[in-house]
Amino acid sequence: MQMTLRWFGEKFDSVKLWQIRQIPGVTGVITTLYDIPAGEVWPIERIKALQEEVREAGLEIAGIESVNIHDTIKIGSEEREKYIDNYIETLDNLGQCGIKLVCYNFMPVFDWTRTDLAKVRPDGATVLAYDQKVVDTIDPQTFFDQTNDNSNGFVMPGWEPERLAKVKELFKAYESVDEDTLFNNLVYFLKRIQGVCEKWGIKMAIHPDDPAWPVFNLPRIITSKEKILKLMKAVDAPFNGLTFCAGSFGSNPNNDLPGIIRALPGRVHFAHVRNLHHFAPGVFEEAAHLSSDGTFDLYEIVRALYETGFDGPIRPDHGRAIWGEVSMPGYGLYDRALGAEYILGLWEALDKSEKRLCSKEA
Ligand code: DNO
Repeated sequence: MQMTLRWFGEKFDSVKLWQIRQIPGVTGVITTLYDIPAGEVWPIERIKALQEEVREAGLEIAGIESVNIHDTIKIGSEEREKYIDNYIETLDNLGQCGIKLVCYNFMPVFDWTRTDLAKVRPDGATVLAYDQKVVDTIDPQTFFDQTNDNSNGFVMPGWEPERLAKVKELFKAYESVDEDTLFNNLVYFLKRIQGVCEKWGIKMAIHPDDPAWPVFNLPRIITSKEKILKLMKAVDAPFNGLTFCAGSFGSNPNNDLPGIIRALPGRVHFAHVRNLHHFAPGVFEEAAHLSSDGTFDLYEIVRALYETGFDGPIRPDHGRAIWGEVSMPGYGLYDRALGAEYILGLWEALDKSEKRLCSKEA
Protein backbone atom coordinates (compact mmCIF):
# COMPACT_ATOMS: atom_id res chain seq x y z
CA MET A 1 0.00 0.00 0.00
CA GLN A 2 1.22 3.46 -0.80
CA MET A 3 -0.33 6.49 0.90
CA THR A 4 -0.97 9.36 -1.50
CA LEU A 5 -2.82 12.63 -1.81
CA ARG A 6 -4.73 13.89 -4.81
CA TRP A 7 -3.10 16.99 -6.32
CA PHE A 8 -4.55 18.97 -9.22
CA GLY A 9 -1.35 20.75 -10.28
CA GLU A 10 0.32 24.00 -9.29
CA LYS A 11 -2.11 26.21 -11.26
CA PHE A 12 -5.31 24.61 -9.98
CA ASP A 13 -4.72 23.46 -6.43
CA SER A 14 -4.53 25.50 -3.23
CA VAL A 15 -2.33 22.77 -1.74
CA LYS A 16 1.39 22.81 -2.53
CA LEU A 17 3.63 19.83 -3.19
CA TRP A 18 5.97 20.84 -0.35
CA GLN A 19 3.02 20.68 2.04
CA ILE A 20 2.09 17.21 0.84
CA ARG A 21 5.70 16.14 1.30
CA GLN A 22 5.43 17.05 5.00
CA ILE A 23 2.51 14.70 5.70
CA PRO A 24 4.18 11.72 7.39
CA GLY A 25 3.93 8.57 5.30
CA VAL A 26 2.62 10.22 2.14
CA THR A 27 5.07 9.38 -0.62
CA GLY A 28 3.13 10.01 -3.78
CA VAL A 29 0.51 12.11 -5.50
CA ILE A 30 -2.40 11.19 -7.67
CA THR A 31 -2.53 13.86 -10.29
CA THR A 32 -3.62 14.85 -13.78
CA LEU A 33 -3.11 17.33 -16.58
CA TYR A 34 -6.18 19.23 -15.48
CA ASP A 35 -6.23 21.68 -18.36
CA ILE A 36 -6.37 19.09 -21.14
CA PRO A 37 -9.99 18.55 -22.21
CA ALA A 38 -11.39 15.03 -22.39
CA GLY A 39 -10.55 13.47 -25.74
CA GLU A 40 -7.25 15.22 -26.44
CA VAL A 41 -3.91 13.44 -26.48
CA TRP A 42 -1.61 14.12 -23.51
CA PRO A 43 1.74 15.19 -24.98
CA ILE A 44 4.65 13.21 -23.60
CA GLU A 45 6.62 16.41 -22.82
CA ARG A 46 3.80 17.61 -20.57
CA ILE A 47 3.73 14.28 -18.72
CA LYS A 48 7.51 14.36 -18.27
CA ALA A 49 7.45 17.94 -17.01
CA LEU A 50 4.77 17.06 -14.45
CA GLN A 51 6.76 14.04 -13.36
CA GLU A 52 9.86 16.17 -12.92
CA GLU A 53 7.99 18.79 -10.89
CA VAL A 54 6.66 16.09 -8.55
CA ARG A 55 10.08 14.41 -8.28
CA GLU A 56 11.77 17.67 -7.40
CA ALA A 57 9.40 17.97 -4.45
CA GLY A 58 10.54 14.56 -3.17
CA LEU A 59 7.38 12.73 -4.24
CA GLU A 60 6.34 10.50 -7.12
CA ILE A 61 3.32 10.22 -9.36
CA ALA A 62 1.53 7.15 -8.03
CA GLY A 63 -1.24 7.34 -10.60
CA ILE A 64 -3.43 9.54 -12.77
CA GLU A 65 -6.91 10.66 -11.75
CA SER A 66 -8.35 11.07 -14.25
CA VAL A 67 -7.80 10.61 -17.94
CA ASN A 68 -11.39 11.52 -18.72
CA ILE A 69 -13.40 9.68 -21.34
CA HIS A 70 -14.89 11.64 -24.21
CA ASP A 71 -18.68 11.56 -24.34
CA THR A 72 -18.73 10.03 -27.84
CA ILE A 73 -17.12 6.92 -26.32
CA LYS A 74 -19.82 6.68 -23.66
CA ILE A 75 -22.57 7.39 -26.17
CA GLY A 76 -21.07 4.99 -28.73
CA SER A 77 -21.29 7.33 -31.70
CA GLU A 78 -19.15 6.94 -34.83
CA GLU A 79 -16.59 9.55 -33.79
CA ARG A 80 -15.65 7.41 -30.82
CA GLU A 81 -12.94 5.64 -32.85
CA LYS A 82 -10.92 8.84 -33.13
CA TYR A 83 -11.25 9.53 -29.41
CA ILE A 84 -10.34 5.98 -28.45
CA ASP A 85 -7.26 6.26 -30.66
CA ASN A 86 -6.36 9.47 -28.81
CA TYR A 87 -6.88 7.71 -25.48
CA ILE A 88 -4.59 4.89 -26.59
CA GLU A 89 -1.93 7.45 -27.54
CA THR A 90 -2.22 9.06 -24.10
CA LEU A 91 -1.87 5.66 -22.43
CA ASP A 92 1.14 4.91 -24.61
CA ASN A 93 2.74 8.20 -23.53
CA LEU A 94 1.99 7.50 -19.87
CA GLY A 95 3.37 3.98 -20.23
CA GLN A 96 6.60 5.31 -21.74
CA CYS A 97 6.97 7.52 -18.66
CA GLY A 98 6.47 4.55 -16.34
CA ILE A 99 3.04 5.67 -15.08
CA LYS A 100 0.96 2.56 -14.57
CA LEU A 101 -2.30 3.49 -12.89
CA VAL A 102 -5.19 5.35 -14.49
CA CYS A 103 -8.43 6.16 -12.71
CA TYR A 104 -11.42 7.08 -14.88
CA ASN A 105 -15.18 7.06 -14.70
CA PHE A 106 -17.97 6.20 -17.12
CA MET A 107 -20.70 8.50 -15.80
CA PRO A 108 -22.74 10.32 -18.46
CA VAL A 109 -22.63 14.16 -18.43
CA PHE A 110 -22.02 14.66 -14.73
CA ASP A 111 -19.26 13.16 -12.67
CA TRP A 112 -19.87 13.04 -8.90
CA THR A 113 -22.84 15.06 -7.71
CA ARG A 114 -23.42 16.97 -4.47
CA THR A 115 -26.23 19.38 -3.63
CA ASP A 116 -24.39 21.38 -0.98
CA LEU A 117 -20.67 22.12 -1.12
CA ALA A 118 -20.41 23.71 2.32
CA LYS A 119 -22.93 22.28 4.75
CA VAL A 120 -22.11 23.49 8.25
CA ARG A 121 -21.73 20.80 10.90
CA PRO A 122 -22.22 21.36 14.65
CA ASP A 123 -18.47 21.90 15.19
CA GLY A 124 -18.33 24.60 12.51
CA ALA A 125 -16.56 22.46 9.90
CA THR A 126 -18.19 22.42 6.46
CA VAL A 127 -18.70 19.39 4.27
CA LEU A 128 -20.12 18.29 0.94
CA ALA A 129 -23.66 16.96 1.23
CA TYR A 130 -26.36 15.38 -0.91
CA ASP A 131 -30.13 15.52 -0.79
CA GLN A 132 -32.06 13.73 -3.53
CA LYS A 133 -35.03 16.09 -3.06
CA VAL A 134 -32.91 18.97 -4.37
CA VAL A 135 -31.89 17.05 -7.49
CA ASP A 136 -35.55 16.09 -8.07
CA THR A 137 -36.65 19.72 -8.16
CA ILE A 138 -33.91 21.43 -10.16
CA ASP A 139 -33.02 21.37 -13.86
CA PRO A 140 -29.54 20.15 -14.78
CA GLN A 141 -28.29 23.45 -16.19
CA THR A 142 -29.22 25.38 -13.03
CA PHE A 143 -27.66 22.65 -10.97
CA PHE A 144 -24.45 22.87 -12.96
CA ASP A 145 -24.36 26.69 -12.63
CA GLN A 146 -24.95 26.54 -8.89
CA THR A 147 -22.21 23.99 -8.36
CA ASN A 148 -19.74 26.19 -10.19
CA ASP A 149 -20.84 29.33 -8.33
CA ASN A 150 -20.23 27.63 -4.99
CA SER A 151 -16.83 26.11 -5.65
CA ASN A 152 -14.71 28.87 -4.06
CA GLY A 153 -13.49 29.90 -7.51
CA PHE A 154 -11.89 26.51 -8.22
CA VAL A 155 -12.72 24.31 -11.19
CA MET A 156 -13.99 21.11 -9.64
CA PRO A 157 -13.10 17.72 -11.11
CA GLY A 158 -15.89 16.54 -13.34
CA TRP A 159 -17.37 20.04 -13.54
CA GLU A 160 -15.02 21.49 -16.13
CA PRO A 161 -16.24 24.50 -18.15
CA GLU A 162 -16.24 22.62 -21.45
CA ARG A 163 -18.95 20.36 -20.04
CA LEU A 164 -20.86 23.32 -18.63
CA ALA A 165 -21.03 24.85 -22.09
CA LYS A 166 -23.07 21.99 -23.51
CA VAL A 167 -25.20 20.41 -20.83
CA LYS A 168 -28.35 20.60 -22.99
CA GLU A 169 -26.70 19.09 -26.06
CA LEU A 170 -25.21 16.35 -23.94
CA PHE A 171 -28.57 15.40 -22.46
CA LYS A 172 -29.96 15.16 -25.98
CA ALA A 173 -27.06 12.98 -27.13
CA TYR A 174 -27.63 10.58 -24.25
CA GLU A 175 -31.38 10.22 -24.92
CA SER A 176 -31.02 6.83 -26.56
CA VAL A 177 -28.35 5.53 -24.18
CA ASP A 178 -29.73 3.15 -21.59
CA GLU A 179 -27.84 1.09 -19.02
CA ASP A 180 -27.13 -1.79 -21.40
CA THR A 181 -25.86 0.48 -24.17
CA LEU A 182 -23.61 2.35 -21.76
CA PHE A 183 -22.26 -0.92 -20.38
CA ASN A 184 -21.59 -2.30 -23.86
CA ASN A 185 -19.82 0.91 -24.85
CA LEU A 186 -17.61 0.59 -21.79
CA VAL A 187 -16.74 -3.00 -22.67
CA TYR A 188 -15.99 -1.94 -26.25
CA PHE A 189 -13.68 0.80 -24.99
CA LEU A 190 -11.84 -1.53 -22.59
CA LYS A 191 -11.29 -4.14 -25.28
CA ARG A 192 -9.88 -1.48 -27.61
CA ILE A 193 -7.38 -0.22 -25.00
CA GLN A 194 -6.44 -3.66 -23.63
CA GLY A 195 -3.40 -3.98 -25.93
CA VAL A 196 -1.71 -0.75 -24.90
CA CYS A 197 -2.47 -1.39 -21.21
CA GLU A 198 -0.93 -4.85 -21.39
CA LYS A 199 2.06 -3.55 -23.33
CA TRP A 200 3.00 -1.21 -20.46
CA GLY A 201 1.41 -2.97 -17.50
CA ILE A 202 -1.08 -0.10 -17.03
CA LYS A 203 -3.92 -0.77 -14.61
CA MET A 204 -7.23 0.85 -15.47
CA ALA A 205 -9.25 1.55 -12.32
CA ILE A 206 -12.85 2.54 -12.95
CA HIS A 207 -14.36 4.90 -10.40
CA PRO A 208 -17.85 3.98 -9.20
CA ASP A 209 -20.80 6.25 -9.87
CA ASP A 210 -21.44 8.84 -7.21
CA PRO A 211 -24.12 8.77 -5.90
CA ALA A 212 -24.72 5.11 -6.70
CA TRP A 213 -28.01 5.55 -8.57
CA PRO A 214 -29.25 7.35 -11.70
CA VAL A 215 -29.16 11.13 -11.39
CA PHE A 216 -31.29 13.33 -13.67
CA ASN A 217 -32.49 10.09 -15.31
CA LEU A 218 -29.06 9.38 -16.75
CA PRO A 219 -28.03 5.73 -16.60
CA ARG A 220 -25.41 4.66 -14.06
CA ILE A 221 -23.70 1.31 -14.28
CA ILE A 222 -21.02 1.01 -11.56
CA THR A 223 -23.12 1.15 -8.44
CA SER A 224 -22.86 -2.17 -6.59
CA LYS A 225 -20.87 -5.37 -6.11
CA GLU A 226 -22.97 -7.19 -8.73
CA LYS A 227 -22.44 -4.47 -11.32
CA ILE A 228 -18.69 -4.21 -10.86
CA LEU A 229 -18.35 -8.00 -10.93
CA LYS A 230 -20.28 -8.01 -14.20
CA LEU A 231 -17.73 -5.60 -15.67
CA MET A 232 -14.76 -7.57 -14.33
CA LYS A 233 -16.17 -10.68 -16.01
CA ALA A 234 -16.98 -8.95 -19.30
CA VAL A 235 -13.32 -8.00 -19.74
CA ASP A 236 -11.66 -10.60 -17.58
CA ALA A 237 -8.06 -9.42 -17.52
CA PRO A 238 -6.00 -7.98 -14.65
CA PHE A 239 -5.62 -4.55 -16.30
CA ASN A 240 -9.37 -4.05 -15.90
CA GLY A 241 -9.90 -3.15 -12.26
CA LEU A 242 -11.60 -0.90 -9.78
CA THR A 243 -11.00 2.29 -7.86
CA PHE A 244 -12.67 1.21 -4.65
CA CYS A 245 -14.33 4.43 -3.47
CA ALA A 246 -15.92 4.09 -0.04
CA GLY A 247 -17.92 7.30 -0.36
CA SER A 248 -19.37 6.50 -3.78
CA PHE A 249 -20.43 2.88 -3.19
CA GLY A 250 -21.34 3.87 0.37
CA SER A 251 -23.81 6.51 -0.80
CA ASN A 252 -26.15 3.51 -1.02
CA PRO A 253 -26.28 2.06 2.51
CA ASN A 254 -27.22 -1.34 1.08
CA ASN A 255 -23.72 -1.74 -0.33
CA ASP A 256 -21.48 -3.84 1.93
CA LEU A 257 -18.18 -1.99 1.53
CA PRO A 258 -15.71 -4.58 2.90
CA GLY A 259 -17.72 -7.19 0.95
CA ILE A 260 -17.06 -5.36 -2.34
CA ILE A 261 -13.31 -5.33 -1.65
CA ARG A 262 -13.27 -8.99 -0.68
CA ALA A 263 -15.18 -9.98 -3.82
CA LEU A 264 -12.44 -8.54 -6.05
CA PRO A 265 -9.04 -9.86 -4.99
CA GLY A 266 -6.33 -8.56 -7.31
CA ARG A 267 -8.75 -6.28 -9.16
CA VAL A 268 -8.84 -3.35 -6.71
CA HIS A 269 -6.08 -1.18 -8.14
CA PHE A 270 -6.66 2.02 -6.19
CA ALA A 271 -8.62 3.03 -3.08
CA HIS A 272 -10.42 6.22 -2.04
CA VAL A 273 -11.11 5.95 1.65
CA ARG A 274 -13.54 8.23 3.45
CA ASN A 275 -16.64 8.32 5.60
CA LEU A 276 -20.22 9.55 5.20
CA HIS A 277 -23.01 10.23 7.61
CA HIS A 278 -26.40 8.95 6.45
CA PHE A 279 -29.61 10.63 7.57
CA ALA A 280 -32.26 8.98 5.38
CA PRO A 281 -32.37 7.23 1.99
CA GLY A 282 -30.79 9.63 -0.51
CA VAL A 283 -29.75 12.12 2.16
CA PHE A 284 -26.20 12.16 3.47
CA GLU A 285 -23.29 14.40 4.30
CA GLU A 286 -19.58 13.71 4.24
CA ALA A 287 -17.82 13.23 7.57
CA ALA A 288 -14.33 13.15 9.02
CA HIS A 289 -12.54 9.90 8.23
CA LEU A 290 -12.83 8.59 11.81
CA SER A 291 -15.32 5.69 12.11
CA SER A 292 -17.15 7.29 15.02
CA ASP A 293 -17.84 10.45 13.01
CA GLY A 294 -19.85 8.74 10.28
CA THR A 295 -21.73 5.64 9.23
CA PHE A 296 -18.88 3.48 7.90
CA ASP A 297 -16.53 1.27 9.88
CA LEU A 298 -13.17 2.44 8.53
CA TYR A 299 -11.35 -0.31 10.41
CA GLU A 300 -13.32 -2.97 8.51
CA ILE A 301 -12.72 -1.23 5.18
CA VAL A 302 -8.97 -0.97 5.74
CA ARG A 303 -8.89 -4.52 7.11
CA ALA A 304 -10.54 -5.84 3.93
CA LEU A 305 -7.91 -4.05 1.84
CA TYR A 306 -5.12 -5.39 4.05
CA GLU A 307 -6.39 -8.95 4.10
CA THR A 308 -6.90 -9.13 0.34
CA GLY A 309 -3.26 -8.12 -0.17
CA PHE A 310 -4.05 -4.70 -1.63
CA ASP A 311 -0.78 -3.14 -2.79
CA GLY A 312 -1.86 -0.09 -4.77
CA PRO A 313 -2.17 3.54 -3.78
CA ILE A 314 -4.73 4.71 -1.22
CA ARG A 315 -5.78 8.28 -0.91
CA PRO A 316 -7.85 9.86 1.81
CA ASP A 317 -10.86 11.19 -0.02
CA HIS A 318 -12.84 14.40 0.36
CA GLY A 319 -12.08 16.17 3.58
CA ARG A 320 -14.07 18.64 5.63
CA ALA A 321 -13.12 22.33 5.40
CA ILE A 322 -11.57 23.05 8.82
CA TRP A 323 -9.32 25.56 10.59
CA GLY A 324 -10.31 28.37 8.23
CA GLU A 325 -8.84 26.77 5.13
CA VAL A 326 -10.23 27.84 1.75
CA SER A 327 -9.76 25.28 -1.01
CA MET A 328 -11.54 23.43 -3.74
CA PRO A 329 -14.53 21.92 -1.89
CA GLY A 330 -13.50 18.55 -0.46
CA TYR A 331 -9.84 18.98 -1.37
CA GLY A 332 -8.21 21.03 1.37
CA LEU A 333 -4.96 20.00 3.00
CA TYR A 334 -5.82 19.78 6.68
CA ASP A 335 -8.59 17.24 6.91
CA ARG A 336 -7.16 15.02 4.21
CA ALA A 337 -3.83 15.00 6.09
CA LEU A 338 -5.71 13.90 9.23
CA GLY A 339 -7.42 11.22 7.16
CA ALA A 340 -4.10 9.96 5.76
CA GLU A 341 -2.63 9.62 9.26
CA TYR A 342 -5.70 7.80 10.54
CA ILE A 343 -5.66 5.29 7.67
CA LEU A 344 -1.90 4.79 8.12
CA GLY A 345 -2.53 4.14 11.83
CA LEU A 346 -5.15 1.52 11.08
CA TRP A 347 -2.82 -0.10 8.54
CA GLU A 348 0.12 -0.18 10.98
CA ALA A 349 -2.03 -1.78 13.67
CA LEU A 350 -3.28 -4.44 11.24
CA ASP A 351 0.20 -5.13 9.98
CA LYS A 352 1.74 -5.47 13.44
CA SER A 353 -1.05 -7.72 14.72
CA GLU A 354 -0.69 -9.94 11.68
CA LYS A 355 3.09 -10.20 12.10
CA ARG A 356 2.79 -10.96 15.80
CA LEU A 357 0.30 -13.68 15.06
CA CYS A 358 2.58 -15.19 12.43
CA SER A 359 5.62 -15.16 14.74
CA LYS A 360 3.58 -16.83 17.52
CA GLU A 361 2.42 -19.52 15.12
CA ALA A 362 5.97 -20.16 13.79
C1 DNO B 1 -14.53 13.36 -6.83
C2 DNO B 1 -13.78 12.32 -7.48
C3 DNO B 1 -14.24 12.02 -8.87
C4 DNO B 1 -13.28 11.07 -9.55
C5 DNO B 1 -13.68 10.72 -10.95
C6 DNO B 1 -12.74 9.69 -11.52
O1 DNO B 1 -14.07 13.97 -5.91
O2 DNO B 1 -13.70 11.17 -6.71
O3 DNO B 1 -14.30 13.22 -9.61
O4 DNO B 1 -12.01 11.65 -9.60
O5 DNO B 1 -14.96 10.25 -11.01
O6 DNO B 1 -12.72 9.78 -12.90
